[in-house]
Amino acid sequence: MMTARRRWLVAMAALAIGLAAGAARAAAGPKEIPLTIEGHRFTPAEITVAAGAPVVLVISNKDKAAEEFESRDLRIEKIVPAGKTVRVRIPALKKGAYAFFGDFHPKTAQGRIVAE
Ligand SMILES: [Cu+2]
Repeated sequence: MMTARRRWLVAMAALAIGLAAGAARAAAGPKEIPLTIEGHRFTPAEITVAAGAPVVLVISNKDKAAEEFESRDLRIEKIVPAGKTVRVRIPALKKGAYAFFGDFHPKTAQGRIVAE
C-alpha cells in the first residue's frame, strides 16, 4: 500500500515526464530561421532550406521604417513594423530558388530562399 507521500511523489514524477514530452514536441516544430532587415537590406540575403520541409522565418526589422517582406514566387506579403519581429511560415518547397524583396525598399532589400 502506498503512503500518501509516495503517491504524491509518483504523481509529481508523472507530471514531470508529461511536461518534458510536451517540450520535446514543441522543439520538433518547423525550423526557425532568423532574417534581419537593417539599412533596408536583408541579412542573410540568401537562405538555404531543405526542400520538402516547412520553416518559419523570424524577421527582425532594425530600421526606423516599416518594411514589407514580399515574395511573388511564394505569394507572401507581411508587414514588419519598425523595430519589430514577425514570424512568417514558409510552406514545404520543391527544389529551386524563390525570390523575396522588401516592397517598401525594393531597390536594396532583395533576397532569395534556395531549397535543396
Ligand atoms: Cu507588397
